[in-house]
Amino acid sequence: MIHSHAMRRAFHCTKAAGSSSVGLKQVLQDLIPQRKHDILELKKNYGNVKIGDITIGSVIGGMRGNTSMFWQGTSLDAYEGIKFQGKTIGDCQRLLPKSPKDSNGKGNFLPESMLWLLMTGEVPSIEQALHLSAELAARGRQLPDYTDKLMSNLPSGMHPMTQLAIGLASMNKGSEFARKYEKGDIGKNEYWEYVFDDAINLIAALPQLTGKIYSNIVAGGKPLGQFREDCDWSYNICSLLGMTSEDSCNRQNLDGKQSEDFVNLMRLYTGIHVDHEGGNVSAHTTHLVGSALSDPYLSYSSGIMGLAGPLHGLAAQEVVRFLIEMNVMISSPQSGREIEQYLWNLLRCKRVIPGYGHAVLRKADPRFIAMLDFAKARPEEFAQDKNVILMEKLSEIAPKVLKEHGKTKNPYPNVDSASGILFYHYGVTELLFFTVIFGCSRSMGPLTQLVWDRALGLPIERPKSLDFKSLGALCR
Ligand code: HAX
Repeated sequence: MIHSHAMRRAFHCTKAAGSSSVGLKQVLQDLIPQRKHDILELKKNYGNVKIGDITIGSVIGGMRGNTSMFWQGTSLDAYEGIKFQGKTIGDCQRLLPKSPKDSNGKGNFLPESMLWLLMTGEVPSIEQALHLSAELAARGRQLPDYTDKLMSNLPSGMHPMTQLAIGLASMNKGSEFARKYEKGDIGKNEYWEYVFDDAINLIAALPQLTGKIYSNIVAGGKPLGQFREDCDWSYNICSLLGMTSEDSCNRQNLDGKQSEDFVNLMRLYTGIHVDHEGGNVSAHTTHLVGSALSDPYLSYSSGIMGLAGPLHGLAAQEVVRFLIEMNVMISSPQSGREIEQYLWNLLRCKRVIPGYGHAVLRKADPRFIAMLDFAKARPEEFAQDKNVILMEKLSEIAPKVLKEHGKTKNPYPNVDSASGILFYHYGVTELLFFTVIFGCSRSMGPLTQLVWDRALGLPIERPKSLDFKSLGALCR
């Protein structure tokens, strides 16, 4: 039996020691010793406590529900959905600092605030959030030369996710962690500092890298907008896509309100896609590769390869294609009967309904609801958009059909159901590109964990595998 007092001590949830510092690295410096102590205590006193049972079903079934990872930033409940350091999306929207440039204060929180929350467990002050925002902007001014050149010379037509993975992997050339490790002049206790610097540099580089990939796709590599050091991370993504009204490119001729809404959509999207517990493919891959002490660029570029799978992040592009195709085939996006028929035909052909189902969730994904609410709050903008109307109508009909079909454990919309179609509305119509925006956001969760993995000295991952013979022996 576990001694509850000792357990509470071991779990002593550390605050950022009331730190008033505005620098994220300094706050982590104060926090790490206590958490290191906590994890050592856990290992020493409770290392033999068993957690759950592993079944043959889960061993051959994608390790579903096998509790076997330490992950601090986010947790996922089948019914409550995602929590960021214990906070729901609604909590985050209330508590996390927003951009002071937001004209009416109704915009979404800055993803930089979310990054701070994930790293420290604390809601940052506005000064801390803006300090981090400025740090990202200063570090993200330009891509390294070699990455820029490499990206300019990629074959045309290469999938944007492959471009992203290549760009990130190439930045390993400038990895502080890899350089120090190779020189052999860092001890284990210092790993996290260099992993932290690489992680922040990587996140900072994503607006430029994303802009470069988009310009490769739509403009033969010609820049589409400008990087602004006095602006936040999401604004710079939008600006480099040529999607802000101040931009000379302003590709879609967005007016001031639309441009502000698009930036807020980007803040919302990139703020809530940061992480989804540790076991999802992109997060787990990053953590696994990092456990071999591969630097953050190599680790996250591997995670991006996983995000590019159609059962994971690529579903965003599939959903948009699916909605557009269905709208061509049905007489109205409001026609429930035709939508139902369309879905049944799809299921009879053994295809999946993209944007529905989830390995863990058993209700509509709160991130889907947050994106839907974004559209609902702007009826004048979206009232005439057939795809957005269909997206909403589908969320009423598809669960009924999937329930009747009887296979899917979670018949409700997932995260990818709404996001792509909202970007599409504002003019980002290159379907293959959507998952790159997902990749910008997803960097924050797994890279936070990577910093903590090294700070806590977690070892290389090496689960045990079984063959048919060993499984057979267990069945006797
Ligand atoms: N449409 C039709 N059938 C579905 C389905 C869907 N949307 N979702 C699940 N099923 C089927 C499965 O194919 C499986 O069939 P078989 O037994 O014949 O193999 C059965 O229902 C049971 O699957 P499950 O246990 O409910 O789902 P899994 O945990 O195996 O898979 C997936 C979860 C998300 C991969 C799955 O629901 C799916 O393929 N959805 C469509 C693709 C999609 O939207 N992916 C994005 C997921 C969110 C994400 O991670 N984004 O990054």
